[in-house]
Amino acid sequence: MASTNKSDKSSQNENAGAAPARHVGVGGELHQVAAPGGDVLTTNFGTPISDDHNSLRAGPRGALLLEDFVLREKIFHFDHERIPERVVHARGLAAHGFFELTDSLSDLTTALVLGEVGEKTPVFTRFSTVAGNRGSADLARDVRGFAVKFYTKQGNWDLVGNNIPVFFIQDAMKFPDLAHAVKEEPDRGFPQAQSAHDTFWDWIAMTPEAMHMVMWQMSDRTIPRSMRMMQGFGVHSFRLVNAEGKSTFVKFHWTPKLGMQSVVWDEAVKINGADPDFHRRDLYNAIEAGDFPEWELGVQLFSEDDAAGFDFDHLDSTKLIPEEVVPLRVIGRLVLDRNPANVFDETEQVAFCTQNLVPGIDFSDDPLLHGRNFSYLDTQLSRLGSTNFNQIPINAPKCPFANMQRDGHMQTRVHPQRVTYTPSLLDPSGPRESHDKGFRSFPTPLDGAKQRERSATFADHYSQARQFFLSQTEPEQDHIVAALVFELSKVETEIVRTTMLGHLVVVDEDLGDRVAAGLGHSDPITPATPAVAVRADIALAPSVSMLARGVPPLTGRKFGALVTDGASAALVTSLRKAVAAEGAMLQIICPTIGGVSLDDGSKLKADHQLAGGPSVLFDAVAVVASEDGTSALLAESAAVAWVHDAFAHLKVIGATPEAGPLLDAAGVEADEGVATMDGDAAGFVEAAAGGRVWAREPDVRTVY
Ligand code: HDE
Repeated sequence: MASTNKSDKSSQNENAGAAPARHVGVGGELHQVAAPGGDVLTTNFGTPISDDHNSLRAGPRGALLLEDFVLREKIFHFDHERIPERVVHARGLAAHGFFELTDSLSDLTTALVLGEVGEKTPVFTRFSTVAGNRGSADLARDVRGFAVKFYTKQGNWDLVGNNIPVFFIQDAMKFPDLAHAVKEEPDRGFPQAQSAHDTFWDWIAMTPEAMHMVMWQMSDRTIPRSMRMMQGFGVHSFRLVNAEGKSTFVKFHWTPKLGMQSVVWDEAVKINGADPDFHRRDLYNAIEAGDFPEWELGVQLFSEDDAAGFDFDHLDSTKLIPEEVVPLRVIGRLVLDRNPANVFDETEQVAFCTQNLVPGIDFSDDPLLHGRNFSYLDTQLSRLGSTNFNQIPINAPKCPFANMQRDGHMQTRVHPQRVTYTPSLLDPSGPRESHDKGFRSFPTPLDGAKQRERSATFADHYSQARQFFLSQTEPEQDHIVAALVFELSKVETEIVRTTMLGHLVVVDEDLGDRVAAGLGHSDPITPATPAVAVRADIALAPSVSMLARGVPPLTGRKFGALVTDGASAALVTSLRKAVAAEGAMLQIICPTIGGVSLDDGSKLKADHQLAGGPSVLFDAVAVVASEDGTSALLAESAAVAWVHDAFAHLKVIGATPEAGPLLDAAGVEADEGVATMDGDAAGFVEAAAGGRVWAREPDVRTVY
């Protein structure tokens, strides 16, 4: 009897399953290592398979036979498909691209990647959230990882940064405690991907050095609109070392071309339900559409003498150097132009190691960085299972490499040499060290007693926290207060809340009082006792505010239009044109996915059905509705919520005059962000270019 579900090669389209032609980019084909093979399905050892759908059995209704090596191999491999997720930064998304140097630092460093103007170095960049597991939602309030692997001519350089320029702690010794505190609570296994719970704030309340980072974490930086719209920072000071052996300190900053943009908290919460893959979809789609995201690489360069004049210690990762003190020098651009061909092979298996440096770039003495240099190499062993993880294509350098390291689990290379050591007379032509070309550590003079002690220069935990808070614009300060109120309201243990209030009043009295009001806490607050005096008069640093940098462009943003039957075709056309002129995208939401018939009889296709395309997915929204269409929408709570949410999320709303009753039902009040579209959408898109309507905020929620 013929087997069922049996696929027969001869009956299939020859091209079925073939990958479409892909943009290869600067990185070239090196990572496109598809399985070699012909057109016949085989086992892993090349035995052709005759039937991949029916196990070997004793008669058509009989038991399966252990002899079936095809079945056993297939299930065996499947059983072991998962590897341990990253202990932190488990949820990630990534892309290939290139770094192009535009301004040479060859006078300061021997690193060719920073010396050769016009050189395009292939890169792989992975973004991530920190606390959540691999399957958590993209818009958790969390720091974002921003890790860049440069495949340079002198070896791989991994700049493993975050979207925030400072960190929670000063010493690597505290990192496991931080991670344990923020991850889901071990006795219950929740909450997932959130800092709004007792153990996190318990630990923070006992760790004053975290206060500066907490200010950043509670700001809208941790709910970015897109990975394409956030900054990245190397955080630590590094050294550049030139041919004469002279060292210059450097901090690395990535600045997005699309400007810095975030969502608001209620929007983040709802996006996580509507599209938990919001950020990965956004990056993937932008790259597929040819809208390649781009960042400038800026450096802050300073000498040992400059550092001695700072009123903080630059080796302390809880501190930043304000751009007002050491301005950024833009030296290059990062462009991401190719999605991974396979997420497991590349995004999951990529192993960033802070120890991966190239000659001419060196570590500073930041104790956090030194701890990281151990951790990243070490963790790859439990994650990837072998010391040979460097042989996985995404991790392998693209320049020649050679050494005497051999063997180990999953060795994939064949090394024909007899001599696997140096020095050797037997093989004088083997690879040897090079004094000139090789990596040489900067000879930092070291002196001091062996001890476990923190430098007194690391003791000021509050001044830069205060600087950050006071340098924010009013809506940004309001959001920090709201985030603290939200997070601390989730904390069940009162002493944790009150201890936190004690820290906040030290950062800024008004901040502490406002959060106390939001928590309904009316008792006097006992201020924390700083180890050193807080610098109440610290100079502001407007560069740390996102909004103070001006309104970012509409380029790369998404408009949503809720369109009904009988709506104006001319208006839809005008909307399309105006949105496209801004380099933005328009998506159509209709009561059904079948689309609508417009007033000229034409059909308009829908991108989303109403329930599947809530307004939280868009940056600005329009209601293009006829009178009858509006009546129908009024009976749909999803339509009322669509408009209500857009208004509450401070979005610019455009609407046809006929849509008025829907706006009324949604509680929309006229303001500068509500535009009537009477035959033409230009005014609405112009209003949207002004960004969110911050002035509306006090009308839609309590601002403490
Ligand atoms: Fe990490 N961190 N980290 N971290 N980190 C990891 O390495 C660690 C720190 C950052 O997309 C782990 O491969 C210690 C600062 C990013 O694959 C682990 C300390 C900054 C990523 C680890 C820090 C970061 C990681 C987990 C304190 C910003 C994701 C998996 C000394 C400058 C990289 C892995 C990717 C990942 C340890 C602090 C950024 C366990 C011990 C500061 C972007 O090795």
